[in-house]
Amino acid sequence: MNQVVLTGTGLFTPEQSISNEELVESFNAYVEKFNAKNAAAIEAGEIDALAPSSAPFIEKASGIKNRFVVDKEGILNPDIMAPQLDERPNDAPSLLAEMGVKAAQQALEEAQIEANDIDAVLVACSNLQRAYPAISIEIQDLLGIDGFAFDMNVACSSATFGIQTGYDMIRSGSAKRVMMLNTEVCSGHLNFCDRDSHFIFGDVATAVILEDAEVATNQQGFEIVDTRMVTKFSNNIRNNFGFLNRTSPDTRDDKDKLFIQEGRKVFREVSPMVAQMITDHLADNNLEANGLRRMWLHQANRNMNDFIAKKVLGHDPSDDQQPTVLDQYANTSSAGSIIAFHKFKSDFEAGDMGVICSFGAGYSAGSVIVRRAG
Ligand code: CO8
Repeated sequence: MNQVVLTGTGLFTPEQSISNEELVESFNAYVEKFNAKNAAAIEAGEIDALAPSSAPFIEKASGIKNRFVVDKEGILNPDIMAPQLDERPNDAPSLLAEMGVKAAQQALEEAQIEANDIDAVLVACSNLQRAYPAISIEIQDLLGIDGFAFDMNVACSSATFGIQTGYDMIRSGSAKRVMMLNTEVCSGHLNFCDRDSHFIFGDVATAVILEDAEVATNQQGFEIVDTRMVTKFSNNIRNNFGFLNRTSPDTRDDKDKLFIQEGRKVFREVSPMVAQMITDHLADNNLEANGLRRMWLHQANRNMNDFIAKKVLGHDPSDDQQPTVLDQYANTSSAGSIIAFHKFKSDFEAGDMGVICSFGAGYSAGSVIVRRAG
């Protein structure tokens, strides 16, 4: 089997951002308008009044302080409460492809290779903006890459499942170099009128380059030691948006056509599942948790990550052992663990080990053990 190294990462961050305070101000203006407009029905007990949101609650419950978005104005307008993005003509790059290309260029630079050195492009994410043609094939075309490309969706776990897919292709010899991208416009699938979830997500794109160690130029990359994936069906995180919606016009615009979740249940059920997966993955590779320098965890909830890291390490994690980007980026679905890895990997020395781990809807969870080369 060929040895696989991760030789570059890239991050595209949208220019616009929304603080908790800004988000809550617009949400509460929406709530006031809604309650005023429906005062009679609320008074008659026909519908429930909406409750206001709170910035201190959001930070305490999730660790989120801010999120980057592709359109701030539409989201913050209490009469719209959604990003407003003009549909682009078919001969212009799509939004996801444009974001992906920017992250890809940075990753190629770190890997010290050209786009046309890549054999395969994978877009692995939660929020694909169209059915077909694949966003990955569009990115392949924009970057001038030969070979092949395909999209895959395993919700928030897409990045680690994407790394495993690229790793398997390189090990078996079907590709020498794979580009794996996580392009997420989560704001497009987020119900900004829902108090329980309006604060959770942000927009971003990340990219990872995987190479056969024999052809890699960047000798300071990260060897992929081993990968693991776990899935277990659950309805606790769900989005029923899809092409069959038009066949049921009465329910086409219902709230379940956007992100919905039972957050508490997700927290309770997924956290132990992820901690167990990492613990078993390390044990099966004859590795001790105290040999890990860092865990780059999926960025959904700060308390959840502290729980997982404590279970794996046996003690409270320091910020150095379990860095967070949630405060600035919020939950960016598949991209979260890769943003953390991208921002907190440069201090690794040869031989240092860490785990990239993502988890989410499905349920799904993936773990990638890496060791700094060089
Ligand atoms: N402001 C003020 N109070 C609030 C708010 C708010 N915004 N929201 C809820 N409350 C209140 C509730 O009403 C409740 O009040 P009471 O106790 O009186 O009933 C109280 O606060 C506590 O509510 P919760 O129990 O809901 O709060 P939690 O402490 O559980 O925190 C979280 C909520 C932050 C959502 C938490 O449960 C969580 O993060 N869970 C984990 C979720 C998770 O990891 N999900 C992953 C999903 S992502 C994924 O897989 C990819 C999906 C695809 C991306 C889609 C893009 C859109």
